Amino acid sequence: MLDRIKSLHDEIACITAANKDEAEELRIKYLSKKGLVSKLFDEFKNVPVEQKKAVGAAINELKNFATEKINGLKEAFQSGHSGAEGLDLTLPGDSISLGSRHPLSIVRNEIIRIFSRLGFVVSEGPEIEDDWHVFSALNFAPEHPARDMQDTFFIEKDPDVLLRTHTSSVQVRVMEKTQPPIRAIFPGRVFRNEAISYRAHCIFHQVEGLYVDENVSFADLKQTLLFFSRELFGEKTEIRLRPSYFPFTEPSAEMDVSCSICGGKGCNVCKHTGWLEIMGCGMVDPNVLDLCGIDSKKYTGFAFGMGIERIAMLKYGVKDLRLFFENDVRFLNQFQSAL
Ligand code: 2NL
Repeated sequence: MLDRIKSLHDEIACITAANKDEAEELRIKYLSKKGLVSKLFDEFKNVPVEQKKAVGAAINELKNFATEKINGLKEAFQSGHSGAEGLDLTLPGDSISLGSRHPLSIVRNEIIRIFSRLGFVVSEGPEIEDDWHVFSALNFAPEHPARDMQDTFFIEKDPDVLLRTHTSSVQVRVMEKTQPPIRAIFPGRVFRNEAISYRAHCIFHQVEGLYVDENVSFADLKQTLLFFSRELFGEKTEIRLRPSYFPFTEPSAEMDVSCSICGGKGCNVCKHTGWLEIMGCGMVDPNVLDLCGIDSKKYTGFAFGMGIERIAMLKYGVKDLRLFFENDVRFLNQFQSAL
């Protein structure tokens, strides 16, 4: 008896059905009143007393197994996934939602494309830096406030391990290992310990640029930045330079472009000045060249730096910088670009 139960179990384990009707036939064959499993129950009364316990348990187990298996086959057809019935092959497919490039990437790529036409190559470097590459080699005084924990994220103190506050650190690395001519731009993420608001974030993106060679002049700087501004904001764009101060450039300047929204007449975005500040620049301080192993008697250079968020806000009329970091698809989907 136990052998017969076992072989019926093996048989049921292998059954399949091609449709609902075949599954019903299987139910009748095994589980109906006259089915093969039910017949075992009829024969149970003839089993010797000492075997009744084991045989009874085996028959019950077989019945549960067969019920589950056949119900499973039936359900597969009810949900309509296994058979062709209920499947409409003429329905249009599900649409695939297309991604779009992040606005900061679009603007960064545009900046890279413009400078690459002037012979600038792209250079990248580490986000985790040391004091030398972020501050000392760039002529920051030992007590300069930017070195303070309030402004800079330190990972370790003594020796200092910190998150770079500008991509100038990459320019130091390039100058340390290559002699002029150097013509490169440095895009990347930078970190400052700032309170987050509509106009500031503790992470933002920069592109800096560097040109070092014999006889590089302030006139070269002005002409390069004028070309860049007209490519980015349109050919009618004008620029102006205002005196400024950075530890690593001398002389230093802030550069404004004529407001591309009102054409310089004055509007809300330019606060009725007609001008928008977009970058800092200057002639590389001879101290910085010497600290990086470049002979400042032979070579001069210019450098500049801009925040990508600020330019993207001006270009697209974005009023709150935090939108660039929230990754809300309702915002991101509005930027479609091949770049
Ligand atoms: C700004 C101003 C600037 C530089 C960055 C630089 C780098 C080296 C030497 C000299 Cl290695 N200068 N970079 C120069 C002037 C301004 O950035 O407002 N950035 C958002």
